[in-house]
Amino acid sequence: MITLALSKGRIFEETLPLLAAAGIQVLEDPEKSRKLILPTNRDDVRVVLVRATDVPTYVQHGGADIGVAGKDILIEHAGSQDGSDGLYQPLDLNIAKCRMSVAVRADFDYAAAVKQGARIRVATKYTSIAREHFANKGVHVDLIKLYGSMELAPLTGLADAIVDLVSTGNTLKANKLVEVEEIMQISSRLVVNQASLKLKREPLRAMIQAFESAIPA
Ligand code: PRT
Ligand code: MG
Repeated sequence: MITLALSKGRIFEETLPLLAAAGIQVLEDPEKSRKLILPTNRDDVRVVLVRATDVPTYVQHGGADIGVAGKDILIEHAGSQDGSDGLYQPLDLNIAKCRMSVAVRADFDYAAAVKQGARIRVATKYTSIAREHFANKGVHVDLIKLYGSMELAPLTGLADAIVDLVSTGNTLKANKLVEVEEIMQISSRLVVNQASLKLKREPLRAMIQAFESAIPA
């Protein structure tokens, strides 16, 4: 049995064509079903639904053999205490694309604050990425860890800036925030458990190859 870990929403949706290329069809719609383990048309493949942030943990510790996770999630996971030992990342799937950026309230002069060497209060879910980005720039920051709705932080005075994912930019615009710096481009990667790669070598290799053939341009 091969267990594939996916998160609901964009990753699940954008992984479906890759699964199709491997001859795999998920038999239930995660938006309708309450099941956390979804059967597929193949007796030897099942999908487990986990939070996006939990995908690397499941795969690393063998709760799943293979999974799909955003580069944002993988970098933060590697920066956490348990690191990424045992996680093999063979493919950039080029799906769920977006960028990690710094954004501020339209009336906050980010360039001037940086130039003056002011301490900037930055709210984010991505503390490892933010810490490294500002350290590399030599900008002093106080990081405020949040678990969601980062956009609210500058509007309420909790922070001067946020580090968050942006795709269309509509969320920033709706909250009168402006993107002032791109930190990195983000896409989702395939992650594979190292032990599974040895124990289930042939079926996993076939699956990885099929995924590779179907990566969108
Ligand atoms: O949403 P939930 O709390 O359940 O979990 P999650 O946010 O961890 O998962 P999900 O499914 O939202 O995101 C999974 C992965 O998709 C992320 O880890 C990214 O790698 C990738 N991805 C791609 C995105 C986006 N694009 C994206 N736009 N993840 C989140 N967003 C959010 C962003 O945080 C912001 O709030 O969408 C909003 C901005 O979108 P625009 O289009 O208005 O700019
Ligand atoms: Mg989300």
